[in-house]
Amino acid sequence: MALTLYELGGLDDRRYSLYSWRTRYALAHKGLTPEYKPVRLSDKAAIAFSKQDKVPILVDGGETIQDSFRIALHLEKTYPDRPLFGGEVGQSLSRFFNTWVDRTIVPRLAPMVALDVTGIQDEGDAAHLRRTMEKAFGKTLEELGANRDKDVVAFRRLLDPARAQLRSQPFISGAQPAYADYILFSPLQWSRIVSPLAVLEKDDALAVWFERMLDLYNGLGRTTPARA
Ligand SMILES: N[C@@H](CCC(=O)N[C@@H](CS)C(=O)NCC(=O)O)C(=O)O
Repeated sequence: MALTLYELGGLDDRRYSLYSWRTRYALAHKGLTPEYKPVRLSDKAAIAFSKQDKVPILVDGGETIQDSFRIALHLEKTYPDRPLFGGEVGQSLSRFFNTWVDRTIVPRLAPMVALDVTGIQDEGDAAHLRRTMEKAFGKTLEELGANRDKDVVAFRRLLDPARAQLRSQPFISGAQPAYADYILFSPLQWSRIVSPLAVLEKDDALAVWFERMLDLYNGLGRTTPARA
């Protein structure tokens, strides 16, 4: 079946959509290769067919699915080989992990790097991002990132449960990577692409895991370069 993944494209064709990286890895995990369609953040006409305004969007034959977790569920059901979750319990715990990352990790990371994102966007997209972020956080992008040297230290502590997991196994999901790894990977990959901020210290076990994640699937994570 023909698969098309709509995701954000920035200047120099940087694929910087945070949630789309989860879907990219989920597809690679299943051995599926979609056609990638970059869209601008502010170009809602390009994704109007999906009847909502966010990416990633996966079109699989005649079906249109949006929201990265729903896409993962669709892939698991439609392409059951090479499981993403490891059964019902794994699926349920992955949903919990998805919520933890989206409600605890992403909102603490986004303010630190939001201003940097505008540097890889055209004027229209940068204005859109500024407007939506400043409304959501009630501060200017400049104010949000003003204390990031201190904020990043507290942010690293937030990741302790993931760090603990890696003491006894190479991946969050166990001996092999699975969807939980892709969930946590995605905000860190987003940060790597949009910002020069060193979110992880070099000797952090999570930094070692992150490099391992970048190497997966023939270096899929490295196909978009790090922000210099
Ligand atoms: N819960 C959704 C979140 C999707 C989302 O927020 N996507 C961002 C890009 S990474 C977006 O499209 N934002 C549109 C906008 O800000 O106008 C998912 O997991 O896919």
